[in-house]
This record gives sequence, C-alpha cells and structure tokens, in this order.
Amino acid sequence: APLIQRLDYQQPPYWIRKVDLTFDLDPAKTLVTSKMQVERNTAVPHGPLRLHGEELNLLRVLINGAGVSFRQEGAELVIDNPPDEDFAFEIRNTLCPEKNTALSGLYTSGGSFFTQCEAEGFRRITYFLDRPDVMAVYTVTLRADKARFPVLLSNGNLTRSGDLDNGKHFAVWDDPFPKPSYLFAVVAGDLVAREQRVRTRAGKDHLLQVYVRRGDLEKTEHAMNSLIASMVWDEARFGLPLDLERFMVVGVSDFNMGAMENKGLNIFNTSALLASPATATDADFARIESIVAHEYFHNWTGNRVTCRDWFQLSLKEGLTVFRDQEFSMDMAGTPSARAVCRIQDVRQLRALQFPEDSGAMAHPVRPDSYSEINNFYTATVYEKGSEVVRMYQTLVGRAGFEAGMKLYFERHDGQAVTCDDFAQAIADANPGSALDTRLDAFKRWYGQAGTPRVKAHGEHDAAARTYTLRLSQQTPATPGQTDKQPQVIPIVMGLLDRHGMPLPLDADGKKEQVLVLDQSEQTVVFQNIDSEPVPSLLRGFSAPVVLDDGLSDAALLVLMRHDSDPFNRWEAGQRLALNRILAALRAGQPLQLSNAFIEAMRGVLNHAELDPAFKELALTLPGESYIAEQLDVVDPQAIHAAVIAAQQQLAAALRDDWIAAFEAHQIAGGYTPDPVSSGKRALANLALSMLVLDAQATGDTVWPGKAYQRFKDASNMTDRLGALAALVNAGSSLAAPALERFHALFKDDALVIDKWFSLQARAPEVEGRVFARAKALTKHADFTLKNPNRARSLLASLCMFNPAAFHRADAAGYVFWAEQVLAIDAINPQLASRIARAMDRWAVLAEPYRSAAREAVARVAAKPDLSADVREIVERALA
Ligand code: BAL
Ligand code: ZN
Repeated sequence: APLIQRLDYQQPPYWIRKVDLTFDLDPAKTLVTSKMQVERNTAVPHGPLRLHGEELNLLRVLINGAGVSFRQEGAELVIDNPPDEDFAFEIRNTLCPEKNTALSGLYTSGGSFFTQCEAEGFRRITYFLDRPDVMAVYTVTLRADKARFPVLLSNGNLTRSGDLDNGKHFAVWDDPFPKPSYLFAVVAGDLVAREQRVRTRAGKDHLLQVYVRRGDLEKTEHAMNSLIASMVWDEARFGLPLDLERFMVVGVSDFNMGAMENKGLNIFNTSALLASPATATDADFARIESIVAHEYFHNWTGNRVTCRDWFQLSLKEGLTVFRDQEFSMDMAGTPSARAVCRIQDVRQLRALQFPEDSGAMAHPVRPDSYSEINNFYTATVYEKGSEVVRMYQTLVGRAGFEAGMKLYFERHDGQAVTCDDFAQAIADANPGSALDTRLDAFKRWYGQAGTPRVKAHGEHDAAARTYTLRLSQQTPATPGQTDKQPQVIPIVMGLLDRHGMPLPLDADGKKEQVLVLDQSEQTVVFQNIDSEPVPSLLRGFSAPVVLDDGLSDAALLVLMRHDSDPFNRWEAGQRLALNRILAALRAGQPLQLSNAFIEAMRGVLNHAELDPAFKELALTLPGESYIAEQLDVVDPQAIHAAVIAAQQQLAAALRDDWIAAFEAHQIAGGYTPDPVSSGKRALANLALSMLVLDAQATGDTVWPGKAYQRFKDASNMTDRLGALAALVNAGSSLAAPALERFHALFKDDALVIDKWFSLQARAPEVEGRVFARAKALTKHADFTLKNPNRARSLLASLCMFNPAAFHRADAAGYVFWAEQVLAIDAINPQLASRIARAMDRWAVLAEPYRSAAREAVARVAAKPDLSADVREIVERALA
C-alpha cells in the first residue's frame, strides 16, 4: 500500500454537495443507489473524477441521466472527462453485508445491519469521494423486510415512513447538516429503545433514544443518564447545545472501536453502553459514562467542525478526549475525586502512550505519513493529543481556553479544518498570553514524536536565601526523527519546606505558579527561601513528559505526606516504589522494600482523611509496562518477579491494616456507581486481594475462604469480580471452582464472559501455567476470533497486558502471537493490526526474547497476502 504524506494534501478536484442514497437492504446482497450533486472545484487544476470504492459490485454509472464511459483503476472508479458545469451523478452497486467480517462499511451482527464508516468505510458501501473535507447533505431511504428489520435508522430526522409490497417497509431520513462520509450511518434490525424527552436551556425539545437488542433494555439506564449529563455539561461549560431534534445511540456486539460519533446516530460497542449492577463493574460504569460523553461531545468537536484530512485526527480526538476527561472530573465532584480521575488518566497514558512513543510505532500527535489510517487511532493521537489540549488550557487559563473554543466555533463551524486552525483560535483569543507569544514553538507538540525528558536540579544558597532551580529538557530520537527542538512545557509547581508547609514563591506570597520551560536549559531563582525546600514539580501532571527531579526518598516522603497537590502526593509514593524496584532490577538483586516505604504506605492506608479511592491508587504499585519504560533493556520476567515480590511484602507487612481496611469499607444497601462507593469497593477489593495473596504464602485458608464466600454472595459485579480476581491472581486452589461457577452463572451474557476470558489471560504468570491456560482457552466453545471483544479479551489480555506470560524463553508466546495475528488478519485486518502491536517494543527486550520476537515479526512480515493494516505494523517494527 502506498505511503500517504501529510504535506501532499490537496483539495479534491470535485465537491459532492448533496447525496440521495437508497438502500435495498438484504444481508446477502444489498443494493445501493447513490444520486449525487457534483460540482467542479475551481480552486485546483481540472482533472478526472476519481471515486474510492472497495469490495463493491458496480452496476451502472450515469451522468445527467445518461451512461458515461469510466475506468476502474485499482480500487478507484475514474471518469476522465466529467462536465465542467455542476452535474447529477448516479451510481448503482451491490455489496454483501453478511460476508463483511472486517466490520468496516455495512455489515450484519446478530441478524441486524450496522455501519462503521470512520475512517474509510463509506467506500465499502458505495463509490464516493471518501475523504473528510468533502461535506454533503444526505437524504437516505431505507427499504427492508418489515418483520426482520422493523427498525430503520439513519442520520438526522425521520421525514417519512410506511409499508411497501412483499412485507417490506421503508423510512426516509434527512440530515440537515453537511457532513463528511465518515459520519454516515445506517442501522436496521429488530431493536428496542429506551426513550427520554429533554428540554435544553434554550427551550428546545429533543428526543433521546438508546436502541439495543430485546432483553438489554434494562442495561441502558446508565447510558441514558450519562447522555443527559453530557448534554447539560456541554451547554454549561462550553455553551454548546444539542443541534438535533433527535439523538440516537445504538448498541452492537461486533464492533472494532469503543463507539462512533455518527451525526445524530452514535453506534456503540455494547461493552461501552450496557451496564447493570449485576453484570458491570464500577470501572465499566465509569467507562460508559465517559464514552457516551465522548461521542456526544464529538457532535461539536468533530462533526460541526471536522478534520480537513486524516493527519488532523487529533484535532477532534485529542480535543474530545480532553473534553470527556474534564467532564468526568466535573462529574466526580470533590477535589479528591477529581484527582482520582486525573491519576487514572495519567496511569493510562503512561501504560499505553509512553510505550508507543518509545517504540517502533512512535509518531507525532499529527502524524506525517501513514499507509493505513486505521493504524493511527492511537494513544498518541487520543491521549497525548488530550494532554496537548490540556496544556493550552494551562497556558491561557480556564476562561482563556473557553474564549478560545468560542472563537474556534465562530470561525470554523461547518468547516473541515486543521490543528493549526485550532491553535490559532486559542492563541488569537488570548493575545499576549504565554501561548500566543510562543505559538510556533508550542506547535512542536504536533510535530515531534517521543516523550520529552525533563531534568530538574535545585540548589539552595543559605547566605543569599535563594533557591535556584535548573531545568533542562531533551526529547529522545524516534523513528525518522533524530533531531528534536525544545518543546514548550508548562510546569505547574510549588515549593514546600521540609515540614511540608508551602513556601511563598514571590513577594505576593503566591504558593503555586506555572513555569514555562521552552529552552533546552533554563534557570529560575526564588528569593527569600530560608532553608532547603522540597520542589513539587509538574503538579497535576501539567505536561506529558518524564520528570527526573532527583529527589531523595526523604524529600519524596515529604511530598507524599504534605503536598497540597493530590496528584503529586500519589506520584511521590509511586516514585518511592519505582526507585526500589529499579534499584533491585539494575543490581540484579531480589527486591526488598524499605521500612520507610512500608510505613509510609501504612500511613496512607490508615489515614483518617484520605478518600478510599485515592488510597487504592496510592497502594497500587506501578504497572509492569511503566516500569519497563524506565529501562534501556527490558527483561519482562525480572520486572514481574520484582513486582510480585513487592506485592507480597506489602501484603505481609500490612496484613492487619488490610484486614481493617477490608472490614471498614463494606457497603450496606443497594449498589450505586458513584465515586465514593466505588472508591470503597476498590479499596476493599485491593485489601482482599492482598489478604488472599498473603494467605497463599502463609498457608492460611481463612481469607481464600472468605474471598470465595464473597464471590458467591456478591450483590454486584464489582465485588464478585474483585473476589474472583483475588483468588485467580493469588493462584488459590479455589480459583478453579470459582471460575467454573462464574461461567455457569453468566454463560448467556457475552460481556461478562469476556471478563472471564480476560481475567484468566491476565493472571500473574507462574511457571507457564497462565500461558498454557490462555492457549487452551482459544479452543473453548465460547471463543471466537470473529467477535472483536472476545478476541481482545483473550489475545490482547495475554499478548499486550500480561508481559510475563507472553515473553517466554521458549518463544512459545511469539509463535502463538504470529498464528493468531495471521488468523485474525484473514477475517478482520483492523483487529489483527491491534494485536500485532504487541511486538512494537521487541527491540528493547533482553535476550533471548529479543531475537525470538524479531524472528516472529519477520515471519509474519514474510506472508505475501497480509492486509495493509498488519503490513504497516510489522514493517515499521522491523525498520
Ligand atoms: N471517532 C472514532 C471513535 C471515537 O473516537 O469516538
Ligand atoms: Zn473520538
């Protein structure tokens, strides 16, 4: 597949302004008639009309009602000499939705029709200028068998519907907003809806609907509540109302992504939509709330203002992730609950984006080239992109950012624009700001890949009563980018005295400020500092960088106990743990936690004021992939052994405290997924897992028994899965009967069975048993590669989230990976290329893993008929 370059962008030679689509829906052979109004784009040289199309049967092509000569060139339909004047263009083609296992374009799932058009799925429905800068108004007529497909949905408003001959019926949908083809959607099937009418601030009435399969209706209440909360929030925070009379959300079990923001007709993976206390965990409830919000927020950031080309993907994704993260924080409420959200987001960034930024697939937030755009729906474009948006807000302030957003919509509503347009709007709304004065340098965040390393070193001069902070930055080389320029890095900071009291930073007595690091090296001097302070830098994780402040354990303990910034309190504890783990790994010695660390953790666990949710995060050790990020040569087995040793020591040393914590955080009464209750459940579950782990070491049978009982009696999935995980992760002999029971209880609930697979594939490895079990599970009657959730629940869990089970000295993990990637690639290239990314960082592995991993990647790359998706991943890995 050709490499597409960002700088090659050109406007299309034609615009399609209006589309009238008719679907005769049949799973085996759907007929599509597309009538378009086409207009020559006089801004670019005259040229042929080239339409994208894939896996289509072309029946006829008419221009102004008459046949026309055309060529098919690769996947393109080419008309060499279209008229100069506006013309009517008609295409007829058929396609086979039931054979569409790639789940891109129009496909069937559970007997109903669904679409996924982002990024380039529309060309699998009909021939089109399938690019986001071609925006058209759509009218869609759907015709189908009424008994099998009673519900017929598309974007916009339902304008007509009725019965036809032969048991068929039809519906006509009009979407008044011009949109790119990637936002087009169709749903047809036997679905039911939860409905809610709402009135916005402006007094407009709207109908909200959540469509699901019969039987799932009672699992849609949380999604509906989340949708309403999202509407209220977007109006209150950014002044952005719902612009449609009807807003529909539909669930589908077979879906490559989490969800999709099609105009007025969002389509959701059921895993991001359905929740009940009995079947979904607190984490599921939180994830659903944030994804419903994310898709809803796209209506403005993505749909009303869209991307000029796919290189600008972060324009909508980074911004919309930022918006959903802000929403989740505002929903969480208290400062402590907000901090918990922030910590979770940063953990996610470090676990997924940091490794991406230092691996074979490292790319800028705005990539420079791609061969398959689906490969760039990444943690960098999404999560790092969100951090970039957060830095704008940090540099111009919250009110300044809101003014910038307002200007962005004033300038660009209805347009397809670039990241530069967004940056310019925020800067222009804040003249003279720290952003405006450094805009070009700030935009390096869009162009430079790699996570910047920031070093800080402070010196106190007792005689001069000054504290001099020397900051430096360096961004490591990434594939194709060797020389990096300094980034603009906002560092929110404060200084504490050694008792933890905040020190004034200037004559006004300010206790916190934003330092803007924009040079390779910079020095800041603080006056009137009587004694050696403890710097608290990068508060709230104010920039996506790795900070090395060289702080001693004693200084970290001061921060952990006293920092006014809860994020940095958490971070200090993580750093203490990380320092121990890294020291043991570097020395090749067994890990031994210090007493100071253990006592600090005891202090957190028993703290009278800290929230349980915060305690749970503080007492959870850094993840194995984040630890790997700190090392030049990665031995997954050694990292795993160090983490397990640390857990066991923490489990044993705090045993009585874990018991107290477990008992103190039981909840009486019904289940609600609010932050306070979920924090209590999270801490109780952590305590239980520690107690079962410790019991495994001491031979105690009481706590495994209690865990089993709790597993059986649990009134909600969070507690049930928590107890099951405690047994499975500790390797208890009660794990097997509990797993069996769990499967029997939930055998008819696919989303819960996904958890069952995932839990087993993510269990801490002991002597190859977890790998063997995961491999055996591919033969389980419930396992299939055709359903992305199911495939990921086993394969991504093992290959991407269980390094110690996957990276084996005998290379069996890599052989397994290669087999699965090839098998999935024949069915669903997008899914296969996700799993393929398990090998992104083979080059940093220690031997013997490194050579064996490379060999497996090379074996996949040697297959001649790979999809463009997987080919790009493995070739970048080998480059
Ligand atoms: N636009 C793809 C799915 C999402 O990010 O919402
Ligand atoms: Zn999105």
